[in-house]
Amino acid sequence: MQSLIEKLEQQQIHIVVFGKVSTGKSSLLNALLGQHHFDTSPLHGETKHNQPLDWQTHQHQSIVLIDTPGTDEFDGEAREAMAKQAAKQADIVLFLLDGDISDSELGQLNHIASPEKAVLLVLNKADLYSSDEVQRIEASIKEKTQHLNVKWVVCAADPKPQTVITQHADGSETQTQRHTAPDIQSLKNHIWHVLEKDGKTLSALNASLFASQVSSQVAANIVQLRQDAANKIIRTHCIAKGVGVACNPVPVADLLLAAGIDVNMIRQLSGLYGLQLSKTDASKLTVTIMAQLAVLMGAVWGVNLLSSTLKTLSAGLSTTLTATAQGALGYYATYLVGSIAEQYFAQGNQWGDEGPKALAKRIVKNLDRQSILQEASEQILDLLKQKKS
Ligand SMILES: Nc1nc2c(ncn2[C@@H]2O[C@H](COP(=O)(O)OP(=O)(O)O)[C@@H](O)[C@H]2O)c(=O)[nH]1
Ligand SMILES: [Mg+2]
Repeated sequence: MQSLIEKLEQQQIHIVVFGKVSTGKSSLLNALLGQHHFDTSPLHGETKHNQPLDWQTHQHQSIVLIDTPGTDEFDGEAREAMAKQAAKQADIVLFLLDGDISDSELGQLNHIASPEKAVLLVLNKADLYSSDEVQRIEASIKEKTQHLNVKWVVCAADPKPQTVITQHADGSETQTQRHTAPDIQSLKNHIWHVLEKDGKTLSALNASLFASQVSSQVAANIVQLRQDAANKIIRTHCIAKGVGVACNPVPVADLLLAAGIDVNMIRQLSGLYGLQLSKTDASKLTVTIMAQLAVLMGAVWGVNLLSSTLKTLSAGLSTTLTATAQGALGYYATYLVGSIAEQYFAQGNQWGDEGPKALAKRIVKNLDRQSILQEASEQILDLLKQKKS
């Protein structure tokens, strides 16, 4: 976001090259610059990071050229992600090809192209093809990309030197290499045309598009992180409650009253959702939730639940069994309280239309009691065994 803001403030236009390794991305940028700035190599994978460079200004907008790693490198997943990210944030994407477009390139192009982005298909290394071949490639690419409405140009960023053979009067021959200048004029024309026409709108459009994508992504991440953190808080308090009850058994009916741990949990959960409840308020909320649970669980809370919990335990350790089962119930009670409180906070500290009773009912119904009790029993038994040994 920071780089996006800077880009807008400085009215930058970002031109990004994108494509397979060795299609000539770095060479093309060097040709546009008129100097050798970006490293090039006939070997695979010379460009390892996205590299920006200020090029020139155009109508007060500064144009930045961004080189990217190839999209098809061995072991280059991170590099490919880098390139895709750069293309996403770019105003103009130069999508480089050095032959007919492959299926994977077409897939990437589909991914990048959108009405807001100027994507230009560039067939580089034209010097390696005859004009007939270029026409054939051109026709094929046009057909495969007609649904995308992308423009395209042909160029040679770094044409091979030409071998010139001179025949002398005495019949001898000498060979010399003649440097060939890059052929990028039509590419340049196209870039200027896009900048003249849409430069400012393009960069503003892209920025807002990118920002909205980022902000919904951030929001989704926050929800997920919060849920994970809330779950951790709930589980920690559940196990504390479970072991506490197991070591110091209370009558089943009083389970809901051993509430100190729950109040503490609710305070931590409230902090997570940006509302620091005082101890008194947290106690009040705990009492409200427990009142719902007491009504709901009245029927199952007694002997039935205890005996069904006992059944989840494996044989042995008979003296510990009842204690563990009671601990598991304590664990479960705290789990319910935590889940209900979390939902309450997630709804902006409101019970919602359904009210506390219906909310509690829904959560009790949706949680898998048997598997929570099972897990609780196992954890508590483990801890009790550790304590004994
Ligand atoms: N024949 C020919 N070779 C080129 C052209 N452009 C680049 N190359 C060569 O292709 C190789 C890879 O170029 P490079 O710019 O490093 O590719 P990148 O991996 O896409 O950045 C280098 O040896 C360049 O000299 C071109 O237009 N014609
Ligand atoms: Mg490169």
